[in-house]
Amino acid sequence: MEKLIVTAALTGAQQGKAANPNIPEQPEEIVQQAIECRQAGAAIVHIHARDKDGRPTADVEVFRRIFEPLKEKTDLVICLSTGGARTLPLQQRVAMIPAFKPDLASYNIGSAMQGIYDFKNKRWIVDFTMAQSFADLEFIGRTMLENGTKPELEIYDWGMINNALLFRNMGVLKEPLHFSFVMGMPGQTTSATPKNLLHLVESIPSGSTFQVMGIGQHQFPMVTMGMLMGGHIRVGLEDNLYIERGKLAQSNAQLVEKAIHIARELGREIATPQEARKFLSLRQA
Ligand code: KMH
Ligand code: ZN
Repeated sequence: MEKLIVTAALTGAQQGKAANPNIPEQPEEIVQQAIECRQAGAAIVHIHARDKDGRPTADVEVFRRIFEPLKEKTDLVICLSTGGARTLPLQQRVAMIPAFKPDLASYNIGSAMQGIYDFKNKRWIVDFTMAQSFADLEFIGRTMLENGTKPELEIYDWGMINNALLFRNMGVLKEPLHFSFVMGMPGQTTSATPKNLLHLVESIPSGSTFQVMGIGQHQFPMVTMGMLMGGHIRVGLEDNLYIERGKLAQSNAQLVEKAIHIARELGREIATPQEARKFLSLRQA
């Protein structure tokens, strides 16, 4: 099997320090944890930005305080999230693409209902719909195409693969495609089962690459399945706050170390950032 590309998703847009004080929010914290993840063996960092109060932001100047030091201090492949500040107008949400022309950026290629219901108190804890039209999706895709940024296609449910194939046929997406399977997110998404993952993997065009992530307690079971199926993986505090049941992770690097330990036990070698660039057909650094 090809060497394993490990992505560290450091911050996300949903949880904050109240959930785990080790989530990096400010640029300096994000840069520091990214460096630690590189030392632990991650090849890619998936980056969200927060404002000074910890709220998701798409402010280019905040992204700059993360992107530029990472470029200067590391050889990491940088994947910027376009899905962080989801309530902002689309133009602002993707402004970091023309500003930095990152190697990779997240591309949520459809709509998704995210919901968590508190049965005890009979109320919704999470009730959020990421609603995007086809015209929105085309705009995001063309922005990445024009700036030489490869999309990391976030697949929350199977139908999003259909959207990816449509945009490929329209010339908005160029092969080889890179898919990112989101498993076990509460809501109208894909539950974290081996059967579902197999179906997703078998549905993408040959020659594509894919990574697997699992949300919450699904993180390590799902990334292990991804490794066994020859895919790449993503771990990090964006997706999961715990290193083991009931024990908060101390850092993103701790989650990366655990994933790499599993990979090595399974005989899968780890890709460097340079190798990741080659496997994903990215620009060479
Ligand atoms: N939060 C993940 C489930 C993005 O950043 O645009 C998917 C994600 C999307 O990382
Ligand atoms: Zn993200």
